[in-house]
Amino acid sequence: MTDRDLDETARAILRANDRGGYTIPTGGLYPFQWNWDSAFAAWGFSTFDPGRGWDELDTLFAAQWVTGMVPHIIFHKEDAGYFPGADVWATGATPPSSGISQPPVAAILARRMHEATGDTERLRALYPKLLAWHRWWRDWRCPNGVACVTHPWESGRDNCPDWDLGMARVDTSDVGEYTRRDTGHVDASMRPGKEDYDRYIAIVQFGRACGWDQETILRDGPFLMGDPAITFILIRANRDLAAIARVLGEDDSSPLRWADDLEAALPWLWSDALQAYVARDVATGSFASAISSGAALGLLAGVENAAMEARLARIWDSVRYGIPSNDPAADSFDPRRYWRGPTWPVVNALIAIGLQSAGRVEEERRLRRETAELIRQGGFFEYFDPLDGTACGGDNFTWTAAIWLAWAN
Ligand code: 9YW
Repeated sequence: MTDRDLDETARAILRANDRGGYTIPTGGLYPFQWNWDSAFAAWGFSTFDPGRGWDELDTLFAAQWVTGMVPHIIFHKEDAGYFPGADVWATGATPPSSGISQPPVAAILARRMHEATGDTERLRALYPKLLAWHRWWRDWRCPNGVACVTHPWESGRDNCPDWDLGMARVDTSDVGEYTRRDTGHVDASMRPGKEDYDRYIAIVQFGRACGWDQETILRDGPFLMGDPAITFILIRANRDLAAIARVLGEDDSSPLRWADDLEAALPWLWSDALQAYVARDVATGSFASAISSGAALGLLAGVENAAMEARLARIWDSVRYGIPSNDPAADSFDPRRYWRGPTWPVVNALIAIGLQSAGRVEEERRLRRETAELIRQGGFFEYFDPLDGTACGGDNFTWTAAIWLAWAN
């Protein structure tokens, strides 16, 4: 297949996963609208159908809560093929949605879409919603200044070792019986384990029991960890939102201040032992034990740190393809198990935006080449083994097709 054939296939995947104004990540495994997947889908669509790209963001933000939160899953239509569905979350939201959020990449990608398509009116309609979402992050997810997550799913990097410490403290004694659906769609050895799933469900049950009251979740919830990836993403997203504000003739001071506050709080995530920004448990102050791809998003936020970059370079050089989600030298490294080692084209695309902004032309080119190689060899899979390039997880994956069109190709 030539790259032009792959372009065609990528466009066909986006079209096939389109459910009418929103795109599912992949048929079977993920049959609803996911938050950051949709932002990437919008970016992909914008390369050949800009109107459809903006529509994707519109349907996502149509599910925004009055609090400003934009949910991580929107259950537009019922589908028994996924667990936990809307009945388990029981948020009472319309349209039905989960009760947590996901990495706020929408402003970063909306800015790029606008730069490419010049569709200022679509951007203008979105702007107050983006601002309200970023304000929600500031108000409800930055108790220590940096961005925290109340559930590993909120990080978008579900079973990453970043969360092991916080997850170990989640009590699963009252979880009860349930049937997973994910392992019926893809190989169980590539998915999070049962102990992880019990904890994921226990955290959801806590949120449901308190009616998704954010004060209770922050104060008494079973899980709260500082996330370097979302902190870096949010710094960049706030700066991009400020740039959007200027394009629209709006006041840019709030997002600029939020970005500066996040940056000022970054030392809280610095691990002297690992010489990197890493995840940290709010309750105990303990740091994660390995460097994840979260640290590689530093340049996205304009954070340059020579010691951390030396560590990251060593990690990158120890694999063949892309940035691994976990350090191959760590005991927790598992090259095919979801976020415990594999490389994710979508994260590589975000890291590349950081490399571009920092003028690291050669590294950006290398990351693009390695990511494109994975897709050429393996197809549009969800993620890949960074050592031998084996394609893993779901096939015909929306965000892999999207980043092929918008970046890797
Ligand atoms: C789950 C849809 C989502 C992504 C997440 C990824 C996974 C859902 O799939 O989470 O049930 O585990 O971790 O980042 O948005 O692609």
